[in-house]
Amino acid sequence: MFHLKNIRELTCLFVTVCILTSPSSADDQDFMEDFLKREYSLAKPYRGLGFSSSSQWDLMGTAMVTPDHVRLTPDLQSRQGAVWSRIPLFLQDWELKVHFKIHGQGKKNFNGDGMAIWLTKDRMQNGPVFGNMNQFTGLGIFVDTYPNADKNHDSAQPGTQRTFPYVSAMLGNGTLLYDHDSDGRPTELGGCTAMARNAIYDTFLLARYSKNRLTLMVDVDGKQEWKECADITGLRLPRGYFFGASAVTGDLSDNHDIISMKLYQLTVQRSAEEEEEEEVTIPSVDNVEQFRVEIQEEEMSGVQFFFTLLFSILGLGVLAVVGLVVYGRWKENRRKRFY
Ligand SMILES: [Ca+2]
Repeated sequence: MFHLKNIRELTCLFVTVCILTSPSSADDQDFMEDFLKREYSLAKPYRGLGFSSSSQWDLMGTAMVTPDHVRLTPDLQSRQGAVWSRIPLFLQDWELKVHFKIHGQGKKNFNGDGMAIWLTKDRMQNGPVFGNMNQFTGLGIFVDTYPNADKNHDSAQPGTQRTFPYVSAMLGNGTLLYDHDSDGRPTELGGCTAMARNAIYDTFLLARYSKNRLTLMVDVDGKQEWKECADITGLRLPRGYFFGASAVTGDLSDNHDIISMKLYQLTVQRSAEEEEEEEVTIPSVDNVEQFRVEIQEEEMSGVQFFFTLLFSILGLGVLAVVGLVVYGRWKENRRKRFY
């Protein structure tokens, strides 16, 4: 602990010196520096990936490694593949840059289903959410390439049609369900259209998490600049979760390739107040109705606690009365013996 505190003090000093000596611009005031963390990153050459004990990643399902990419699914029906980090993430502030490629023979809207980037409590699970379990705990970022909701004219509201591929973020608390038929709209925290399929340019996705704020950005049109996709504040993610990427094909298919996933540690200034902020154990988003369930549960347990206390007091009262009666009888018997 003492050692840790020293490191923290030194970091603070270093940051302070940096602020004093560097000309700061308004944009990067918060982010002093970023460091590539190789242990959390997946990049070429993918030496030993998936089979070597020294590799930090595991492969699952149809996922396979080629010299150029990790192919999660081929352009064939009913495939499911994933790649999962073996090391839990304990960094507080980070940025994940994903270089990916989705391509296939199918014409637009005759391809699917998409891929997802994960930071979750569980890893290496099979399931219906882009090749991962449903009711997951943690963060899911989806690149959904097939419009399920718009396909069913009943479920699509007029005027709410979207252009796909659609990138979106969802936070799972272990009970929330991702609904495939509505493309996850009820649980979506933010998102955007990103024409990332069969793109002639390299396509990238960026997720930045710092001070309970998740920023999602995309770069899919070859301009080498990030376009904001979603900005979610008050998002609380516990530490110790695993990065992963997964993809799934059904009746329709695509090649879903990961070229790299690079994780950068962000050095961020924090006020003393922010330093002392309590760590969460279950993911949550402030002011989002779906995450109030828990608070209601807490209220319920408050009511339960009240009744438990009430019945305990009543129980003790009954015991006391019984005790008094027994004592009275005993005293009476003793008096009878003396006379
Ligand atoms: Ca979909």
